[in-house]
Amino acid sequence: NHKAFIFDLDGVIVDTAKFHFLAWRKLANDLGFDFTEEQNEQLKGVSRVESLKKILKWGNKELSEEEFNRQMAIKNENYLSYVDEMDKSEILPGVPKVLDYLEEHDIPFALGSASKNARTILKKIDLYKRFDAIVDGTDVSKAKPDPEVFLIAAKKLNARPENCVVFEDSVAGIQAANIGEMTSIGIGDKKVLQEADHVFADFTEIEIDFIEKLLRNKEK
Ligand code: G16
Ligand code: MG
Repeated sequence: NHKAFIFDLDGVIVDTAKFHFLAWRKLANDLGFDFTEEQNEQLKGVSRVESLKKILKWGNKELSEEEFNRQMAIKNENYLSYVDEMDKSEILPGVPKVLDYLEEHDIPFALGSASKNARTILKKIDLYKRFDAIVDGTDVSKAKPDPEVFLIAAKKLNARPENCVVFEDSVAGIQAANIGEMTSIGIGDKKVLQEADHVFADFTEIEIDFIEKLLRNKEK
């Protein structure tokens, strides 16, 4: 009946969104069009396949299945060239303080990400071994807002969903946490993440007091 914490990766622990943007934008440019940083917001938390579908729609392009897969592979290779340069200085401010606290108090925590590159990234930033469970894009069949990724994480942590707290930067991820009956903490803009139970601009705004309050809460 214990509490457990689940962290999204991109936009919560690291800002890999900027690398996804560069890599997707290069793909679009190579196909003869462009898209904006605002449009890029809509790609947050969205799987690789769904992202490319959206981008092609923006550029009014259609690709054969073979070419679609080829473009996806090129994008990923390009994205990984940025990931390859990452180290622990990329961990977003305020995150280590919370992870340290959870470890000191024996509170289990997991990763719940849509990315198929999550394990690679966690290794690069030296956090791989600290998570009690890792659930990523290679473990799920249904994308956020489906709660599958978080429900699997809860199970791996041996925690009831109602006792789980989820940190998420995407609308789809907040919805997934809510549908899963977990406590949802939005990281980002209050106006965008209005469905979340609590919202903070970033982890530096989260005080240990708040974490302790979450731990005392019986249920959501
Ligand atoms: C991340 C990003 C998305 C990305 C997705 C899939 O999710 O937010 O922009 O499209 O993973 O990534 P990959 O191409 O590496 O499999 P999350 O859930 O960590 O925010
Ligand atoms: Mg995210």
